[in-house]
Amino acid sequence: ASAQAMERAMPTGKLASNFHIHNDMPWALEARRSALGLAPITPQSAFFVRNNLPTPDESIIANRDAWSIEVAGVANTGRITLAELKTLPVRMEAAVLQCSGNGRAYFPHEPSGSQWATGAAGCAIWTGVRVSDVIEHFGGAAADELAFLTATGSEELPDGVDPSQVVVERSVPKAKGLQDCMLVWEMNGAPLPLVHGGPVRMLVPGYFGVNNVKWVKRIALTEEESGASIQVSSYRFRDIGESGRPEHPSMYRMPVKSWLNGPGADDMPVLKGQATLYGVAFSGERGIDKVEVSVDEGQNWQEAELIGPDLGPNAWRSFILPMELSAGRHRFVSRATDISGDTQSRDAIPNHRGYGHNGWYDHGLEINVVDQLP
Ligand code: MSS
Repeated sequence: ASAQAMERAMPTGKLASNFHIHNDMPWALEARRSALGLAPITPQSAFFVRNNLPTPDESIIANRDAWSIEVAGVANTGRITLAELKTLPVRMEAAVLQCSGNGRAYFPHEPSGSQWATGAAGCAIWTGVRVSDVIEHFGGAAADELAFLTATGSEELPDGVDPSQVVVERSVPKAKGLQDCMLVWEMNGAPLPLVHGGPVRMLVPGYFGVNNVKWVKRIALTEEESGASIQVSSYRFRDIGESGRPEHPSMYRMPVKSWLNGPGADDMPVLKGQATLYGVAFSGERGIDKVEVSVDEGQNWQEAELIGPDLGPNAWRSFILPMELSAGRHRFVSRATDISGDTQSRDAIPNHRGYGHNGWYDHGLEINVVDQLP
């Protein structure tokens, strides 16, 4: 797929050199460690892309304000356009988006799917309105039993395919939906790019990527979770060899995680002497308390310094650790602790689809330190 993708245009605003191209139809673009660096906010040019189906046609962003969303499960069901959404209280939220499969490449049982290492993640500032304000606008919930917030994407279904198999529709518990979920139309202060779900996408702060439905055409308070396979059987945390069932936990809150992005990532040699290690750390809905770094595979740990702005509990935090580097190959690992005291374990919990890897060992950064730069 990769050579073909290089020939095809990258999605608008993407810098090809920032990515590993896992797939082009539909897109699976992983940001390189060197592209993420220690920036608190990931620019559009380096923000990963994961689509289950081909991106909808560009015509859907021709007149963004006219984009209309159906609202159901409320007292007065109806439709709301983006222009009307903009008249509700506008909020901004910094949040990490991370694919459930980020880190899949490190699982020894070789789960199928895109072999994401670290870069199926990015942190952006999203502008939009709270779902709770939209629900209020339509007179509130239609009934107390409605237990989920369900969002539907608008990809066109291939002919003759059972819609339940391919429709991108996800449900999250209503409490989460009304607490901080948003319908967003800007990313980092610019109109939401088509490939990231423009004109309007769902933001579920602190939850794995799949819940953040792009190209939203419908939101609803529902009694049951969506019957789409992406909800019922996929994106479930299950033992190796088991098929996904509703009793397996859905990929919701992202646990504490960190990794180093440099220096020396992506095979760039580093000059010996004084250097600064850097990376990012986050924990869904919580924020980071501390990050430690080890130069000896976790026997001893040194506390890194958290730097830059704290953009809230759903954003990631940059960290640095100055150190003296001798020539040769080195491997460094990082381990984050969130404000509730959860710490990354050494290893991931094995699971069929290779989801949710946050083990510190596998995410280590190997670098090549040289006497002289070429
Ligand atoms: N949405 C829609 N509509 N479609 C699709 O495909 N995907 C998911 C989300 N949403 C989809 C949606 C996923 S899965 C992810 S990660 C995300 O999205 C991504 O995002 P971006 O913007 O980065 O591309 Mo995994 O868990």
